Amino acid sequence: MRFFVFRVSLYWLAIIFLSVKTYIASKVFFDLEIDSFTAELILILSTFGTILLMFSISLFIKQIYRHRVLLIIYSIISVLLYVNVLYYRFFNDFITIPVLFQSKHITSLGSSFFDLISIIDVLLFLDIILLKFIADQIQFRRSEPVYNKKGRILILALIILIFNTILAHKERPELLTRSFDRQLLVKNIGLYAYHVYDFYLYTNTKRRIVLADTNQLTEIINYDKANETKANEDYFGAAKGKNIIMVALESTQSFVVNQSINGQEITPFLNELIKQRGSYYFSNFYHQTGQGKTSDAEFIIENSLYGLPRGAVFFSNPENKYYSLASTLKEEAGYYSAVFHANNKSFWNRDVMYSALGYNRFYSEDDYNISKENSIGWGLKDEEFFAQTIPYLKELQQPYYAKLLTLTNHFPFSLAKADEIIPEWTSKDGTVNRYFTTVRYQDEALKQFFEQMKREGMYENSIFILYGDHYGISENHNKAMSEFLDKEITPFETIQLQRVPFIIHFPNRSESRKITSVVGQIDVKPTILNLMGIEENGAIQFGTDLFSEEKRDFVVLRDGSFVTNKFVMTGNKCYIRDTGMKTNMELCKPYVQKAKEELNYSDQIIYGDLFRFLD
Ligand code: GP9
Ligand code: MN
Repeated sequence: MRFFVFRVSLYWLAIIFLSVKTYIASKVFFDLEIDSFTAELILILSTFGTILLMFSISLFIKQIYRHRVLLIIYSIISVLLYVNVLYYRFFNDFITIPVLFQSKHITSLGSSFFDLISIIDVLLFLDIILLKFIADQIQFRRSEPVYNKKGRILILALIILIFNTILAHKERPELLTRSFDRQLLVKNIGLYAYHVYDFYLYTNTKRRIVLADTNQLTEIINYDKANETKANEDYFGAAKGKNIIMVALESTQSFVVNQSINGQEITPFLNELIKQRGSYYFSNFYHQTGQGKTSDAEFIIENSLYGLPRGAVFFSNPENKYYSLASTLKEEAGYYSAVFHANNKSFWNRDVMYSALGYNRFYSEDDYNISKENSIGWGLKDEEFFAQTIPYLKELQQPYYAKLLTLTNHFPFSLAKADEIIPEWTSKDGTVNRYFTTVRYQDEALKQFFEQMKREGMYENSIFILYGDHYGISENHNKAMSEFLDKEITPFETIQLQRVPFIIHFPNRSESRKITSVVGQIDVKPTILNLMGIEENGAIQFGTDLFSEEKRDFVVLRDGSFVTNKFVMTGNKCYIRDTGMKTNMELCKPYVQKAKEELNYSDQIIYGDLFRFLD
């Protein structure tokens, strides 16, 4: 039975529905910074144009299957849109194919899943039901005139897309060459065309390994040589033979250090540790991670190479040849190496990647006693994690390099009431409110860990390296952050918020220093090797020893933004570092090329697996 006679065909209805839905979703769920009429027009045209083109497939299908195919395409695209919405809520970024292949990673998001979905998401699927209902009503209609106009529709779609590309290119030159800027891509070519482009990039990456050749290395080796620095004699070998205890502080940013909330310190233990004898605190240390988050931080620190502009190198290139920190320590100084992390061992492809990086042992979820009582959020509570790690540490063959990855201070920052040391903050933003409480908890767990290490007599013979892996509070929370910091979060401030704590603590040194030079995760590997008294013979790396007197103040973030002692460059704007004031772009220009070059060389090494050509 038919209720209505539709004058408009299902084909056009589907296109209009999906275009409107995608457009609204892009505005509501993604932060695309659409700030001009042209930008608005580009988003509308790109969305409509790609949808028109995608649906034209159904025009070439036999009549009896048309509606079914149309509905299938419609549903697939709707799911793709929704997956992006969820992913964006979590990572403030769009999905790429390498990330999509991380099915285990996506399923492990389980505990965050319910915090990510929202009741209004239902609206993103109502249209499918409506469309299906309409399709059922008109399924007997004989022929719809639109199908006789295939050619014209295709041409229309192409004209719209070409016009869109011209406009987009005017708005944003270099758009398709700067693939690391996903937000700009989606803003200018639309979400769906972005995914096609991403697919192209992915296949290209696979191809690159095959095509790479040893000649590419020569240029990189020369670049690397020119950047070598001399080790500082006062520190070279300063921790020779010591056990290395590295602790990754999940999602911990520097803005919590030496800060209080309602008169209560957020990180009293870190604040205290920083002042202690033997502590070196780097107050302008930046994380340089991309989509690979925790794993990128690990990768950068292990190799002094950058992570990739898209996806996680842990996933895309675990088969490459690397000269990692773990393997260098093993070969040059007989160190045993182990990672401790109470999560699923395949998360971030760790089980595979750790062997590639030369670790002897990975203590994962299977090695810990995990119960409902001792877990929260993503898994084992930090206090329990440290307590259960100590006996394993005790058994390790010495000297060892042990890396401990914490977990409790991870989005959505959940904590049992009984574990709260300071109450949640009181802004309108629950994520930010909870963050302070979980950071405070992590700090306490760390304190207990140090105390236990001392009690067990394992403290004196060790050197401690603590680092924040990446941001915990994304730009989605600028409002609450600006309330907390009592200043506007400009793009300049956003870069400054990418600072994470970095502390090296020597139990046996007498000085304590706060080092303010501009440095980053890329510098950790060369620093540790020098502290261990290991000469790096010709290893290609992009960081330099933090203690070297020749150390340059320069740090490149994964999106191409950079910081020097005088300037900060981000979003193609140059700022004066001291004041945060915008200044003439010319002043930043000399570093732009260098930043690009570094990222590009590092990418070449990884994409081409170039280290396989080294002896
Ligand atoms: C998961 C933990 C968190 O094992 O490392 O990963 P993240 O989401 O922070 O990259
Ligand atoms: Mn992390």
